[in-house]
Amino acid sequence: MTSPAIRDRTVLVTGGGGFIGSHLVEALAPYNDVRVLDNFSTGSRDNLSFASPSATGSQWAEDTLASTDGGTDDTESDADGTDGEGDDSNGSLTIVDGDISDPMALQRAARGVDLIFHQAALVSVTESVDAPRRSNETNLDASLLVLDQARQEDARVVLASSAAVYGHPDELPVSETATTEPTSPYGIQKLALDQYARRYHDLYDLPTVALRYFNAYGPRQQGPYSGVISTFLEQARADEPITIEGDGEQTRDFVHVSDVVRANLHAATTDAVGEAYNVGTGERTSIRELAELIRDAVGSSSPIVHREPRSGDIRHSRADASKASRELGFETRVGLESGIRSLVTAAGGEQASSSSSTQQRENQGRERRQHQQQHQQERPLAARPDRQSQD
Ligand code: UD2
Repeated sequence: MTSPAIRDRTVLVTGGGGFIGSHLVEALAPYNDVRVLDNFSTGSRDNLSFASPSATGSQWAEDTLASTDGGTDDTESDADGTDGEGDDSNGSLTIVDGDISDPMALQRAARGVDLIFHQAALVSVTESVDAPRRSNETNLDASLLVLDQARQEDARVVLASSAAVYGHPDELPVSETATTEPTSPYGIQKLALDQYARRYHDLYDLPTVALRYFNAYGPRQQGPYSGVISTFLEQARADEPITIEGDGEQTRDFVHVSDVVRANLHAATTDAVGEAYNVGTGERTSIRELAELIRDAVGSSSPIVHREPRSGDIRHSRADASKASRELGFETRVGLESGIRSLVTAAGGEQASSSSSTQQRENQGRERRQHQQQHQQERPLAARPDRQSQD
């Protein structure tokens, strides 16, 4: 099965500097006029470094917005001083440095687009527990601005929802019709957005698709809020203890970012709009198995250790992926073992070629460890049973 071709479109990717967003941009930018709207609070410009004209033949420009006062600076500059001509690709990439909650930045980034991939979010479940209103402002209030802007432009919206909408699933695999009982503000916000998307379709005839991502992983997933795979990889590479939270028998459905990108491309072309779809493999892997898989793939001598389980952690999660298969024609392609092997291989190459990115990873790892320690200190698990740190 091939991925749907998206060509010669004008596309906005909100959060295009982030983990999943930047992979989407990488797939689209050679053949489409792509705008990225990102405030780079958790994403990074490095994630878009593939888009230099020499790499893709694309033209790309930096559109600097003074996002603090909502004013604009009309200066556009070629990222590396060349115009990128002389290649068979015909795409372009414009980066708008701004916030989705800033209507001027959003208007400017969305002007004339016919397709929006809405990936921007505050993705930390833990932070949403600590500051529900703040995460609501981004994940819901600003997302409504994106939906309204899409109405102005008559643009299709494919948006990032989450398996967090289900909370503790009643049965596995979990299908889209399962009970939705989110256990965190993050999950509540994603559920509300997911429902808004469908109502915007019904009420205003806006073509929308909500994609409920399960546990996405892959290159560029880093920083203090990244997932268990990037944490374990980092620990294994450093021959540090691999820290399993709880007994390690909890399971997850890990989906490679290249499959997440393909799901987005299917959603961008389907006639089956006004719907929500699970994006997962339908397979589940225990955290213990994952730790061993990663340790073997890295060839590490890390011990595997256990610590307190996360408060409110979901025990098992596995997607029923049949609706996406049936209605979008989407199937995942990357199995967990090969996905992890490719991460290990890629990291080896990177280490050889870039000491600065190694330094960056180390800094991010340090930041993540500090964050984890801080949260462990801040919330003794037994003392705050009402709090869900992650779902
Ligand atoms: C993921 C998403 C979250 C939401 C949710 C939906 C990530 C980072 N988060 O949360 O945004 O969509 O799925 O259900 O993808 N663990 C360890 N040791 C570690 C880190 C994690 O044992 O060092 C465990 C953790 O306790 C949990 C499992 O690994 O049982 C997965 O944790 P996660 O943070 O990668 O993702 P999850 O499922 O909490």
